[in-house]
Amino acid sequence: MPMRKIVADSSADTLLLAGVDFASVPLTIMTNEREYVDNATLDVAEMCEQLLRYNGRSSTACPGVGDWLAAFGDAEEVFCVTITSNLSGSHNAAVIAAQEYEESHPGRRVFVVDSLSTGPEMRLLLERLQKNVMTDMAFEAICADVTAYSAKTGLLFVLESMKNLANNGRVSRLAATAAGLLGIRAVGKASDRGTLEMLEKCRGEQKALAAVVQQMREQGYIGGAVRISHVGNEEAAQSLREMLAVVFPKADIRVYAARGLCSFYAEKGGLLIGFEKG
Ligand code: X90
Repeated sequence: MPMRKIVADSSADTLLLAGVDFASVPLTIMTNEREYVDNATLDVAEMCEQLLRYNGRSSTACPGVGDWLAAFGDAEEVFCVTITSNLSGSHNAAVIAAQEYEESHPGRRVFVVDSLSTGPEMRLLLERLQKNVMTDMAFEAICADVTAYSAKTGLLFVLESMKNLANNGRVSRLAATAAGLLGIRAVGKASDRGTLEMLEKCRGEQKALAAVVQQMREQGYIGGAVRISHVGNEEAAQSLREMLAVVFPKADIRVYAARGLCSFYAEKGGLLIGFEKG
C-alpha cells in the first residue's frame, strides 16, 4: 500500500482524523492588534471574545504554496480538500503546490478537491477519504469516489451577523443587512458555484432551525450523515440535532465547535450544517 496522506485547510474545523495520516493547514485571522493562526493551539473562545470587543479592521489570509507543500510531507499519494475556490485563494495555492510536488517527486500523486463549500461539508468529504484510504482502493478510484460524493453533499448556514463576510467582500452589503437586524437569522446555503446563497430571513432561532430542517429535506436529505458546527451556540446545534432525530432516529449526526476561520466568518451564534443528500 502506498504511503497516503489526507490534508485540508483549517476551514474544515478538523485537527485529527483517526487512523490516517492527516494534516491541517492553517488560515490566519488578523486584526490591527494581533494575528490568530488557526491551528491546534488557537484558543477559539478567547479569539471570539477579543473580536467581539474589537472595533477596528479585521481580515483573513489563506495558506501559501509553501504551507501546502510542507503539509504534503513525503506522502506518495496526497488527498487534499480546500475551502471553496470562489471565496478564498487557498484552493489555488493547493493546486500550485500539487503541481510542484508532483514535478519534484516523480511518481507521487496529489489530488486537490475544491469543496465549493467549507466547515462541516468539508468534514464529510474528509471522513469519506478517511474511510477509503485505509482500503486497497486505487488512487484514481478514491479521487472519483470523493468527487461523486461531493456532488451529493450540501451545506446550510444560520447566521446572526454577516458583518465580517461583508467587510471582507465575501457577500454583498445588501445580502448582509438582513443578518444585522436584531433577532433576525439569515438562513442560506453554499451555492453550486461555492458562494453564499441566501434562502430565508427568519425571526428567532427556532424558526431558523425549522427552516434548516425543511431546506435539508427539500435538497434531498433522507437520514444520512449530518455534521453541525457552531460558534458558541451548542444549544442551538443540539436543538437542531434533536429536531432531525425525531424524523430520522437512526441518522449519524455530530455536533462540534467551529475552529478559527469559520468562527470568524460565521460569527457568534452561527451554525453550519453539512449533510448528505439522499
Ligand atoms: O482566503 C481567506 O482569507 C479565507 C476566506 C474565507 C471566506 C468565507 C468563509 C465562510 C465561512 C460562513 C458561512 C458559510 C459559507 C458557505 C460558502 C460556500 C463560513
